[in-house]
Amino acid sequence: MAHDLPPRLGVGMIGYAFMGKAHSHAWRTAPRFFELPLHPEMTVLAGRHESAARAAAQTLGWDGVETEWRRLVERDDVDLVDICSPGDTHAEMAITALEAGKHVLCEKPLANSVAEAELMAAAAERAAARGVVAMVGFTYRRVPAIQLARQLVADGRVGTVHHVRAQYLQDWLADPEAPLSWRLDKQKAGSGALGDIGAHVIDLAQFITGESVTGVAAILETFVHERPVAAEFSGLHGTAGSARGPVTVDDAAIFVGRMSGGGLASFEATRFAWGRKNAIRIEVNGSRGSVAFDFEDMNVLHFFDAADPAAEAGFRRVVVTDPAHAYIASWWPAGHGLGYEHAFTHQVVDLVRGIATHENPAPTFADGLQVQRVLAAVEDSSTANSAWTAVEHGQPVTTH
Ligand code: SOE
Repeated sequence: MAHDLPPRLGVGMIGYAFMGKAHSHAWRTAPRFFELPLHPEMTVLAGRHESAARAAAQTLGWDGVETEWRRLVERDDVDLVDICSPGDTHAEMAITALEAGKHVLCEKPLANSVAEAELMAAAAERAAARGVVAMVGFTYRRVPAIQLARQLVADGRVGTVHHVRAQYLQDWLADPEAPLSWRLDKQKAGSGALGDIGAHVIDLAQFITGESVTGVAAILETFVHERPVAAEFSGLHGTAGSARGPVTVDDAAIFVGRMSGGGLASFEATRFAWGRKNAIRIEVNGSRGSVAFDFEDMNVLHFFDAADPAAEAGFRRVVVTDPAHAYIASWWPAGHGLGYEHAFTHQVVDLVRGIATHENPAPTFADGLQVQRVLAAVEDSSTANSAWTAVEHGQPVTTH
């Protein structure tokens, strides 16, 4: 007997690049591994160029195509709009969708400015009164090892948080000849490494500790100020065919922060760390112990319990693949490991369940607004008038 499907949830996705590919995988996979109260239907993909959008829809498993995102939002067979397009489009798309009564999943960072994020959060609040759900895609929260880190802190096993040390290290722009993309254009991306990957570690620091960043002191740097204009971006700066264009965002951000519980935080976000591909490194040191995570070893969490009689043995290496760990029971037996794509599936699972129970899953647009406020504080702090104290120019150390 055919298995009766739960009520449908018509999904429309805007954009089909890297995030669109990852989200499509999640929409396809979630109902096949998790019991869902609604059945996501991959109804329509929106892309500006019809032939490319049709090819993407075919490859990624979407039933139909629209070349105007507004038509996707207006369709009666679309209940949820999944925004996977550059940051300068998020506010208009999300607000339009929410006001049309559609649930929204919006990629990170929420917006390109606090002003936009405030409008989005307000629209989400109004829509929530009508049972509409809005979520922002900080997917790394849904890595089982990150869930365990948060649980250990929440259970008091780390104690009072004294330090948060958070880095996001990549190297895909360390080659000065790597071509321009929308992520290097301030008008489209809002900022560079800061908003693109710094947003993730700000969210993770707040998620794991349950605290918020209350103040920062920052440095932003752009190492390479112009790059080749790749063929597909030849019109990026209105100079079709020109050999090179300007980089208008930061290449790296370093900042210290104060956590709401009084602890100190240090953050680093760079796409110039040769050899580091997607190294999200988070360590929390508390009065009773520490947790440490590296996404390049994403199935493992290191835990140091100062109260453990065997504490001299150092950190315990927890392989977070036991069915008792978050999400794992729906996947494989212990020790088989998950990958980058699984957190996107977990995001879909929690979103669909939240829609069915009328509970807005985190991270909400209000959570996204908080991250946006930290990003803005970092940018403000990094300006020339920030409280930067030069070190007295003592004699250079000579080494023989
Ligand atoms: C590029 O830096 C990027 O694709 C980010 O935009 C994603 O958010 C991150 O998860 C992987 O790297």
